[in-house]
Amino acid sequence: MGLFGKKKERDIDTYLEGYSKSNNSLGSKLTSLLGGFNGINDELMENLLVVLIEADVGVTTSEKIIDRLKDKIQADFIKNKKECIEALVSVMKEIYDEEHVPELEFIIGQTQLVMMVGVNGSGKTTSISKLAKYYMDMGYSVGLIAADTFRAGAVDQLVRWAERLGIHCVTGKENADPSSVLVDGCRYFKENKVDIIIADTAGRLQNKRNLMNELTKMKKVVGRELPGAPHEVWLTIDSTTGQNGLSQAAQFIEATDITGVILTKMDGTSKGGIVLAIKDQYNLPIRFITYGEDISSITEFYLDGYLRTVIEEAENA
Ligand SMILES: Nc1nc2c(ncn2[C@@H]2O[C@H](COP(=O)(O)OP(=O)(O)OP(=O)(O)O)[C@@H](O)[C@H]2O)c(=O)[nH]1
Ligand SMILES: [Mg+2]
Repeated sequence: MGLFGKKKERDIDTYLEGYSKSNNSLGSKLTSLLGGFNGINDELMENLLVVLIEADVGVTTSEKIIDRLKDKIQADFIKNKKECIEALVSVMKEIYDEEHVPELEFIIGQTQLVMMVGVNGSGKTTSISKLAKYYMDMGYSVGLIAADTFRAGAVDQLVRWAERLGIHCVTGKENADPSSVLVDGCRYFKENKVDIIIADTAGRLQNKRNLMNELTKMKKVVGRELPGAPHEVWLTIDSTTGQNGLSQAAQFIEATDITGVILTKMDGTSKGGIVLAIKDQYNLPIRFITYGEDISSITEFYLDGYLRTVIEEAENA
């Protein structure tokens, strides 16, 4: 095994399979809008704006997209539907700006910590088990820390997943200080030379000051145990809660340095446009999307794959 885990082939079919399980209505709405295409005019631009807003792209980001699209149409003398779709895709790419998103890479032989945060029920624990399997399949050793000591049952839920996956889960007593459980976990997995530790945290929405203090403390203690920890702090956002979920998640974004987003429950929404809103409004990359309760319902996010599913139908409309 090399320094990095076996990088999953960025096989477009795998991505498309994942995305097609997310109920993509941005694609189908664009399809029906462009199906009746009769020239580029203000009406088309207005309808396009509505489609974007309905798909959860968010008002600010949608307006930005349409403004840039209009400029592009004028500058490039765009007249037909195909060119218009291409221009829309290129504007969406500009907005997401994937080139400046750092590549996600864990190193084999180093102990790295991922902290999972997010509001109640947004899919932290489920996503952790999916991620554990995902990285184990890539050749990494994985360990879990149940630092959600607040909710009865939270620890058990994670322990059960760990048992199923045949990996270790470090736990603390109910109502134990989450930071002390994190410290125990970091020590244990460092000693046991585990590559990736994923820590579950409590999702309760406290006031921002408490949340900030708790997250700050967690980051401080893990930084003392492992150099550079936490290496990633991922925020789960329930895509079915749309812009509302995004504003709740914003509390976490303000409280700590989030490095990426796991967009969950994409199978239950037709509003995948939230991807663009999150990146544009908070400059956070989407790292994974999840689309089901099954442990393998997770795909690394890949902008081209996402845009391809959005656009493919529309092009053939
Ligand atoms: N359909 C679907 N359901 C999901 C997905 N991810 C999580 N869920 C479900 O959403 C519910 C909440 O998921 P959890 O992983 O327990 O969420 P959590 O953030 O850990 O919640 P708390 O521990 O209460 O803060 C569970 O019933 C999961 O099965 C998904 O991608 N698709
Ligand atoms: Mg949980």
